[in-house]
Amino acid sequence: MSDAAAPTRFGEGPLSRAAARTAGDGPVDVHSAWLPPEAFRAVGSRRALVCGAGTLVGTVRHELARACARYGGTVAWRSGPADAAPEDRTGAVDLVLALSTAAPLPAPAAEVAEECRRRHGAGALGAEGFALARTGDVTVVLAEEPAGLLHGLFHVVRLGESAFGAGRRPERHRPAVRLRMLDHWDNVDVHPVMGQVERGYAGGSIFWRDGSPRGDLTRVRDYGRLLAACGVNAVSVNNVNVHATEARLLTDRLGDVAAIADVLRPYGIRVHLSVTFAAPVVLGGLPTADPLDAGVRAWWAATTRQVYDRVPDFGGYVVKADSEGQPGPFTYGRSHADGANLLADALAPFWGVVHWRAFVYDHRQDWRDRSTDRARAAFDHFAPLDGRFRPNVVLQVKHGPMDFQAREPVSPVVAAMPATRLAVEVQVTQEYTGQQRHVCYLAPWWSELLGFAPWGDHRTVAALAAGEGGGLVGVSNVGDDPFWTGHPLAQANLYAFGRLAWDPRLDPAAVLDEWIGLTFPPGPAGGHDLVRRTLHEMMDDSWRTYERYTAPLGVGFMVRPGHHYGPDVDGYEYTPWGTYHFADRDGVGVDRTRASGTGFTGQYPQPWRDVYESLDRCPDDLLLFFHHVPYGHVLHDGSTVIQHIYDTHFAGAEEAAALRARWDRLDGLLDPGLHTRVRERLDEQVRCAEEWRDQVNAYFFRKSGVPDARGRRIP
Ligand code: GCW
Repeated sequence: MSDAAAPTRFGEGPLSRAAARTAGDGPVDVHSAWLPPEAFRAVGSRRALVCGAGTLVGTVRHELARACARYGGTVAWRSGPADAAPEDRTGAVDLVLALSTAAPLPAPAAEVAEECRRRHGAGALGAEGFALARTGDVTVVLAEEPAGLLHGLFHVVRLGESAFGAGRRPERHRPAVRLRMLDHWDNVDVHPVMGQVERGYAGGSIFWRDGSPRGDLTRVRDYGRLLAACGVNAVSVNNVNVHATEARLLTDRLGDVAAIADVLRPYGIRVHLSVTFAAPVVLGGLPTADPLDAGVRAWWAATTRQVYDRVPDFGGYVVKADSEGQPGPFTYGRSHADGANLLADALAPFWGVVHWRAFVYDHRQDWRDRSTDRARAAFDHFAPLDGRFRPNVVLQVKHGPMDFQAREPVSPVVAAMPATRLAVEVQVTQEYTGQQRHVCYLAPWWSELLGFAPWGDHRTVAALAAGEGGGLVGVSNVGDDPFWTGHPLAQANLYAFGRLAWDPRLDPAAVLDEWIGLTFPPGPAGGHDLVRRTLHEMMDDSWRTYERYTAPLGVGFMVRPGHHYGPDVDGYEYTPWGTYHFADRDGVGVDRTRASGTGFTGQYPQPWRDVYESLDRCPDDLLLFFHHVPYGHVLHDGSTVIQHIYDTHFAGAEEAAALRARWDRLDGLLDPGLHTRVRERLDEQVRCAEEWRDQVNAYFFRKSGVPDARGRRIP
């Protein structure tokens, strides 16, 4: 949605010198996020041995060397059999990171390799996995491929001293999901409405500035390092809305993409590119972009070959087609399978993939027409195409049927396409969850939807995304802001996205603690326990707090049109966007039942098609997504809908105020620049939460005429 200017920025206080840590070897004015030097204390004070060769092994050595220079450890390296055994020269070692192919392995690594083979068989670690074990006094990380060694190193960093504790049991780690990708909605040119980064709340782009690539890619390399350390392995470098300049990244500006790929490669991150479906016309001068036209097919094949000539490990294309004004196969009377397969065929010789987005709906619908339901659109378009996509097409499905709301059911598309590779897309950037002005830790939300079981059995959304060649994709929340994400606490969302993509079963609260532990090491001012406890208390439930003071019971979209910040209950009610709540004097909500509504509930398999259909069984937090109910409708907790609206909005705004009070306890214990930045944003969150409370409560009081049972003031 793109019809109004972004709100003005505020509170961009400079990062104080004290917080200005070196990120990588990078600029000193960038916050080090979850990789401050202190995170490397445990590995940096050990005697390490690295066995193996190649770019990523070089990165492991480089990381260790830097840590050891700071904390007094040593790093030896053995690239292959020809080298003398370095432990002979350096004496004993505490940490061995070895590729299983780097024979002959030093004794502790050989022992772990043997044990691993015995227990799990050959090839048990895969392209990115690793084993971690203690043998005697040595901690061993073993991997079959260099990327696994790098992930293993960062695992040891996360563990800190405990990686070296006696009695640690052997572990084997492999990512559950193969494609763990961040999509940047970054524009090369500053877009007149959307700016440098569409839905970006953290300053400019780390890749592009005012129509050009940023000359200095230090920041991009530091970003790659942060991503590798949380498990992400792919990045798409431009907006899915591909405008004129951005289209050319595929051809005459390909060098800009290659430069980014060069910088991210040492961290095991592949680069993908958003392309326009009209590229053969707008770049190639062809009269058509018809996917079945031979000339068009030849153009994509030749163009893609040139991409791989420049970027041999290029990941593939991301495409938003026939969506919100972007060109697509419908123009030529072709299907989305025809469109996606065209690009898939061009990419197949190079093992590339096309991420084809399922976000296709009518954004020019008539609000008077009650039969059209935007929630149905992705399923209606794509489910009939199951089985018709090439094996290297990944259908990228937004997690919900609408659009990244703070509460939505899981998209029924994920259960409807067993013969199609799927990637589930979540929004790390907080377009609808407070725009990085509000504290809103999203991992509990993602965890909930990844754990959703469409058939009520073991097949969760996470299992579907983890299926053969599937993926988890997040829209990045990063910009050129000194804290990376505008709101310093929003870094946790980026970190948690990577961790959950690696292992969706992780407990979001534990991931939060991990992030806090790495990002806020004990500082000179002390009070470390208070810092950790307070951050946890503030963030753990912050998504639900946000939900409480915004749109109730899953109804969604009560935001100001265009920029989507702050409340406007009727903002989208009479627009063409398909995002309505249908509140009147008697009730509120969207009837999506088969019995009397749009029939959307019928897109789910059992048990959910009946659970959502039933007014009694539908979970309260999605009630208004599926049903239009009177204000007096009684929820499962005994409260009425109208009283629930009042209660949650009063409570949510109070909780926002409590966040600020908690944060104030940390004054003097944290870097002043960081503390001030968060404090400014909390002021705004408190103000905005009150605005939400008052507008939503007043709106429903005026519609319904039902007073608050507790007699609180409603303006
Ligand atoms: O939610 C909408 C956003 C658009 C975005 C679109 C999409 C990139 O408001 O800004 O466009 O989703 O996901 O394609």
